[in-house]
Amino acid sequence: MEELQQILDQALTQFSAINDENQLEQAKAKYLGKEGSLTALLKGLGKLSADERPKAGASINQVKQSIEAALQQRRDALGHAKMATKLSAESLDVTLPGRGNGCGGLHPVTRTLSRIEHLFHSLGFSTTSGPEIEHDFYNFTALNIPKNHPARAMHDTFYIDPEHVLRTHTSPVQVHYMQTHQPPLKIISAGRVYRVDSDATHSPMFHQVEGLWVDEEVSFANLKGVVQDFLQRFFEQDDLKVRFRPSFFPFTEPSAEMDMSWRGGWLEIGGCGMVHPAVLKHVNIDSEKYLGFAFGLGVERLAMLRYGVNDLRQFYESDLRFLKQFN
Ligand code: 2U9
Repeated sequence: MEELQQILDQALTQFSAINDENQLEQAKAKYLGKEGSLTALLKGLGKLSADERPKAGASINQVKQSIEAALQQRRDALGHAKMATKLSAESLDVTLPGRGNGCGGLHPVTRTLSRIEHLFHSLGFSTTSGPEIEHDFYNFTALNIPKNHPARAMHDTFYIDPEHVLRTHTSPVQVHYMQTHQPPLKIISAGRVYRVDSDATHSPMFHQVEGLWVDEEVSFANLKGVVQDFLQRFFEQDDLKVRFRPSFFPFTEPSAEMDMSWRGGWLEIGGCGMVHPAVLKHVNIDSEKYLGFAFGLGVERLAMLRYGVNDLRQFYESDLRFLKQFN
């Protein structure tokens, strides 16, 4: 009985000093394992007399249960301590504000297009649109650029097949419109156009806005007024000046390139002219009765000047650090 008490005391002292789960299981073997001290006592029961045996057996079992209970208690204590350390290391502050979903915004080119359309609407122009893949007739022939004409070289064209192209300007939209509507016509068309060209100031895809006004009495003076009013309001600059330099386009006659005053100098901003009679003939509009003017502006160019962007390619790189500035 004395030995039993000693074993129990020793086990309890040892268990309470252990801080490691593996060591605890090893210590258990010392008492309850095959070679354990308590197991040895149980094996020795056979040597006792028949009337001593039950009492001794019961005592050994009692100590065995006490040791097992102490083991379990220590296991639980070590487990809880381990969990507590883990939890404090992985602390989570549930009061921190969430990250939110972020908010998208319109692309600067889209915003510029909306602004352009809004300004022309207020001058009485309607918006029209058309396909980006065009038949050769609408992109070239109807605009007085016949097959094998050197003017086709002005447009480095993406061909879909020998008859179809990615439109090199938005002018084919006006050709479709003139085929289906009678003058007076007062429209703008804005959208994507494509040319085989790519560097800091040229992208193979870019946007144009073109205006067309066809009626019995429209003049170059009206053209100058419309363009100047548009540019002054677009750039919010009442003293902005516009200058017209003689130029050539197959679809207008006379033709001019337009410059606007910018930081003490002049900056080319687009082209324009009176619609060539040959263009009106292609869409069966009486060129004796009607005449019109047309102009074209590059949308990215306008956006770059308004927002102070110096590399056109930034519009197409989808870099959020760039795009977020316009939200
Ligand atoms: C029809 C008849 C005539 C539209 C015109 C220009 C001159 C022009 C450029 C501006 C900058 C293209 O984006 S850009 O590189 N455009 O110089 N555009 S006259 O003339 C038309 C359009 C439609 C039926």
